[in-house]
Amino acid sequence: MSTTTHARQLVDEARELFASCHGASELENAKARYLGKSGAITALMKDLARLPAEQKREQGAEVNLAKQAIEQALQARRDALAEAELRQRLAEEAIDVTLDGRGQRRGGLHPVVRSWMRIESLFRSMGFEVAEGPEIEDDWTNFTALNSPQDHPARSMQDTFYVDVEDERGQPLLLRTHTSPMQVRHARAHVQAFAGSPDMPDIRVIAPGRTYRVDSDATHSPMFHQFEGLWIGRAVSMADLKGLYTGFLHGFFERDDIELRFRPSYFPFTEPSAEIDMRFDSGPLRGRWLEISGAGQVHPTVVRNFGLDPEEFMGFAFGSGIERLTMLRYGIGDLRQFYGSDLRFLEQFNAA
Ligand code: 2U9
Repeated sequence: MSTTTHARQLVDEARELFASCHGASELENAKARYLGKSGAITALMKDLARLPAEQKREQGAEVNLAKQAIEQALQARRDALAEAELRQRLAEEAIDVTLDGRGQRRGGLHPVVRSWMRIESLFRSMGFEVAEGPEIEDDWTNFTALNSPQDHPARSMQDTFYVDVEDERGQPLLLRTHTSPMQVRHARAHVQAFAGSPDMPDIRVIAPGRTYRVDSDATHSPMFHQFEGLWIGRAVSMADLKGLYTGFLHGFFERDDIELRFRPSYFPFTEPSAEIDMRFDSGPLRGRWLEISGAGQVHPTVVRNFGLDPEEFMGFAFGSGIERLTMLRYGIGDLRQFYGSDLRFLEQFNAA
């Protein structure tokens, strides 16, 4: 058979084969039979080399024509397959605009988040900054900087969630057990920013957020929310704390008939330390002392960890549970309601 006849036959054969292909990979395999390294057209090209110059030119032209025809047929089939696939997808993804809609429900804010926002806005209005920080902390910032001794129960596996990753001191990271580390970070950054300048403004910050403890029963959740406050300056006293916290409670509960009392207590990071109780003068809780916060004068060791001289700088810190405050504000009886995702409960806090 002459090269020319053979080349033309190959074109017919290729067209037929391409037409019978129904997928991209099948088509690429078919292409290889003609145009691939050991394809039929490639073989014809190689054979040309052995021919005398005259024949090489004539038959070469024929083989080239055949090659172009096969490439054209291939491209045409590729286009046809792509088009068919697109049509099929469009048909499958067609939207029936006459169907009923799924309906939409208005979302809302969780009651704890509502309290969190109220707390931030009240303290901002009293000149406080709001700190942020990581929920996975290092041991130094969560415990050591806060004067928590090495053998303190909070540092045990039973009380704290540890992470299987170590910090650069070789200590395992942990889920922060309180929001205090945010204040440690904020205070250190504040001191550094003013680097010993005599005009350093007071540190006045609150730190709200999620905290984690190995504790789960009717009145404890392994994740709960706290907010802590810190005010450090040259002449800040516990009397300022009482005024500040009273102002906060009036704003938070939107009432003025609230009385406060301080009871002696102990925390490693404050000395002296106190529990703050409050009492409403009316309503269903009237006359009952309710424990709502811990507080105290910041321990000299903690002040030193900020990079400040405790002989010159002092102040107070306090901490409250946001769930607890939220329960008192709305009269919620069971902590577990907050974490049940029951819309009948949650929707009550989102009335228009
Ligand atoms: C720094 C120094 C001191 C924060 C404080 C408390 C007392 C306290 C608890 C109340 C209920 C946490 O949510 S709770 O379980 N907190 O009693 N917290 S003083 O003291 C600090 C914080 C940061 C740098």
